[in-house]
Amino acid sequence: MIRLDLKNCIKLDTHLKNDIIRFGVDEISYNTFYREFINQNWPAVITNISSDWECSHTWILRENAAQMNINFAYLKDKIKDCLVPVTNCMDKSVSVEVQFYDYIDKWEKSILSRNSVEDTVHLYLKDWHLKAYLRNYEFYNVPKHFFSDWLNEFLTENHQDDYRFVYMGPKNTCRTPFHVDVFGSFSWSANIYGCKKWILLPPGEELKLLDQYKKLPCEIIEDTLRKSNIKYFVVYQQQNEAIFVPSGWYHQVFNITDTISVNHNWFNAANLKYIWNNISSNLRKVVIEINDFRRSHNFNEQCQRILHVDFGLNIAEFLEILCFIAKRRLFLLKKQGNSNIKNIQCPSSNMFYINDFHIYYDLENIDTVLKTMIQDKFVHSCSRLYNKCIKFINRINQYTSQINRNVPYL
Ligand SMILES: O=C(O)CCC(=O)C(=O)O
Ligand SMILES: [Fe+2]
Repeated sequence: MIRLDLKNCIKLDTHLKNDIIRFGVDEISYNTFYREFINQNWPAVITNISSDWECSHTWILRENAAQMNINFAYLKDKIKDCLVPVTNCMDKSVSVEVQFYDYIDKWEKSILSRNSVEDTVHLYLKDWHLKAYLRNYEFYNVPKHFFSDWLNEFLTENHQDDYRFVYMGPKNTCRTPFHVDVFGSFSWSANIYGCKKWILLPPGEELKLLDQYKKLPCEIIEDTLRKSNIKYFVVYQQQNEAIFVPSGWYHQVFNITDTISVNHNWFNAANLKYIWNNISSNLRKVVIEINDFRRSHNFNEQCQRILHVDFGLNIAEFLEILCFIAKRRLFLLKKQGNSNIKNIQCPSSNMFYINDFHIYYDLENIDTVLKTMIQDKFVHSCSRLYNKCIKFINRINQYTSQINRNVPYL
């Protein structure tokens, strides 16, 4: 049961907030995690996250208590050959597609002949939409702490490209360069196999790294961070652990050993405002860039098109997600009227039961952002977007105004 009740919640000691701490999956409730980490935009690690996932058993061969190997034969048997996206970590700009079996064979061979330089694999299999590719293969479950994921809830229901990924990569050679996640989303990443080193910077610290052209480096080294007085955290993420990466935290990830991980990018009521601010400031940049075409009849559409390509999400798409989530939450209130517990399907196909407070909380946050959106000059000038915002503000208010705020939510 997913119970959100932000008023009644165990408060964590503030000193814990100066560090990135670990919790056992059963040690921290959904409510506490939401309030103390998701809402406060602070990272955390959850241990024992994937012990009962199918992939933790079948993708890994446990030779004995101390030794484990990747079960390449099982992977090849279960997943038929297909093209997979890989990044050449020696030449960061190059992303190509290769056959999965070729990738797996090369990786296995390189492990067997680890000392020879020629066989070293520098290819990192990243951002692989395996869950979308094999819809019925339930190799993992979304942990309850990350249940509230509006992005993938929308995308999977609407059969669009999602933000659910699998990563596989050989040790030492593979890293993910210094970056912040797409459109300011949260991410969670669970290690099925191996160990990753994460370097994370609280939002704003990255500005100290800007060069004279206002560009950030692709790679960071701890020595430089220390010398430049930059606040940062290092997490060695072990197998069976998930890390929560909040919005706007730049990070760099390094595969200490061979690794396999599952990750999602997502947003929800907690970072909705942040995503909106990101979209609107990126839109401003687009508007300035193509200002010369201001008088062309489809200027607004052109801006949205460029925003979609550059940023990954434009205003119309963002609004569509908000309205979809609002509609679904309102439907739950209507359909399951008096019961305080509603059920909702999560993007990994499991069913979660959520309480009324969560639904009202989601709706209130959508309402707040819609009200901010209608103040925006661009939205104001585009009647289709503006009217849609107004329509949903009214629909949400019809419901929320009926709630007697003195009665505690269950
Ligand atoms: O595991 C990696 O190499 C990168 C993962 C990442 O950047 C993320 O989950 O946000
Ligand atoms: Fe990332």
